Amino acid sequence: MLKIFGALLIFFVSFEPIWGHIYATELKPGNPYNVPIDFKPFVQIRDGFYFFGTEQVNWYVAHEKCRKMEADLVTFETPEEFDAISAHLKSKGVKSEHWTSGNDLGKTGTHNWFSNSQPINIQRWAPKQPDNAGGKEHCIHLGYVYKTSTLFQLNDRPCSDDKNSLFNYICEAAKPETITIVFKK
Ligand SMILES: [Ca+2]
Ligand SMILES: [Ca+2]
Repeated sequence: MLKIFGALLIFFVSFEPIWGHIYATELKPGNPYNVPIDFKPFVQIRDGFYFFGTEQVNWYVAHEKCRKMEADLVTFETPEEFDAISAHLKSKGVKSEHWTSGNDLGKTGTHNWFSNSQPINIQRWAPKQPDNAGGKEHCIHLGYVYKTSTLFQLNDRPCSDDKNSLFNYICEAAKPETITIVFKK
């Protein structure tokens, strides 16, 4: 179970005082009574859980920061997930660059998500990207890539050793495991 989401929900079926009564307990998977859960510092967007790191760091440091939270740099399995994150950033007035888990460090030209090794299939690249400019762009961020850009798109940039490639980052946590303990009279 993720430490960060070590949520243990206790739900009382009866609102009578518990003391003085004999109660049976029942364990239920998940959160069948929709007890509010605080996932801070992660925020839930659709069915994903994300942390938006505001420091400007290289890709490796961003990866480490996510791992320290028992999460990974974000992976966009679907265009809908990308669009939801873009909409979230837009709603906050954020236009800055953010690292994703995408890279072609294993094999130049083969872009995979680092967290699950799956190829990047979503069509959200900025025009003419990824271009591996200067032969040193191997890590993928989202941002307003060009001065004329009007939406978030993907682009490859140097993973490190580039003062113009220090970006914010997005961590994505696995779905929380929750268990509900129900006290019944
Ligand atoms: Ca994802
Ligand atoms: Ca590029």
